[in-house]
Amino acid sequence: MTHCILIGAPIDEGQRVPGCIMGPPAFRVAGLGRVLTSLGHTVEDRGDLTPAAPADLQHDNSAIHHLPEVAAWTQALSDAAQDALPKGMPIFLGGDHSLALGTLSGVAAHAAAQDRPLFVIWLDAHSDFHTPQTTVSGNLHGTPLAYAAGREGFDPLPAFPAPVPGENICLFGIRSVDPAEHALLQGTEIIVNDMRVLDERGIVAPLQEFLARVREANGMLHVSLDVDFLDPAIAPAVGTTVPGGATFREAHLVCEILHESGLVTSLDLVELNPFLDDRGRTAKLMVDLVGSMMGQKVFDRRTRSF
Ligand code: 6HN
Ligand code: MN
Ligand code: MN
Ligand code: MN
Repeated sequence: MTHCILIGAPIDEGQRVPGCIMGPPAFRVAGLGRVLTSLGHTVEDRGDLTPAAPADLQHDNSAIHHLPEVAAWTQALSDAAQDALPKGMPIFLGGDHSLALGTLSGVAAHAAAQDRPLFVIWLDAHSDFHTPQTTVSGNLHGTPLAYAAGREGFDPLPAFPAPVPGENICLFGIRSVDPAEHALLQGTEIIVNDMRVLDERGIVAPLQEFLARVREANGMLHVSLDVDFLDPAIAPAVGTTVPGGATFREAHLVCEILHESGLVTSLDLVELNPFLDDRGRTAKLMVDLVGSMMGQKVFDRRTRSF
């Protein structure tokens, strides 16, 4: 059983659609703690983080907005991740995806201190592989994976601690990549399982291939789950919907396989915008997916019981 540490991060400055700030309470109302407890896990809810006052930071790219706020969140989240990891499995309740600038920093620093390699699986419609120099929207939620991969151009954010090697990163479910991201990704070893690959091969083989590598390396595994990984028909509560996403069963199967692997060490739940939801159905689906990732199943294959 796992000691789950819930950490709320109501950050919405990494994008422009109001509502992500309501994410952490929506996950709680949808029963995240209850589901984890019912599966036999212990749950410690640390409440919501409060970042320090933003410093006066500038960037040459005038499209960028809220850099000082995002930098303050990055520090707070990195500290929170490093504090939680020795005690259990942190589950970060977003908040937009810029929170991963901080969670990945903290997880990478922890993994380096443990002398273990870090692996990252990015369940998302987007590659989030802009740098602050290349972003056109200026929305920093489109940048965390490039930061973790050690791309340049993130000043004045601190240099990423222990950048994650490309071959340890798996993009899963992507279907919207900007030209500058495409160019940057081409120079890396990142494993790109876009929707075309998943349509052709299904989700099982590509996922198991990646997990086998994590297992072999005795790696830590950070899962970053963006609501827009899911098809908008089942998960409308996100500001950046892209058609053609994971179905209900594909998403659950990914989570069930992640659970069976026993490899997941930290988790981001990001981009939930409850203001765009339909009677809480997206929040409830996300919580149900966490349930699958933490051992919920209809039929126990080992004991052959329901
Ligand atoms: N996300 N590539 C687009 C941009 O604005 O840079 C979309 C980014 C979406 C980020 O969904 O976490
Ligand atoms: Mn603001
Ligand atoms: Mn994302
Ligand atoms: Mn996305």
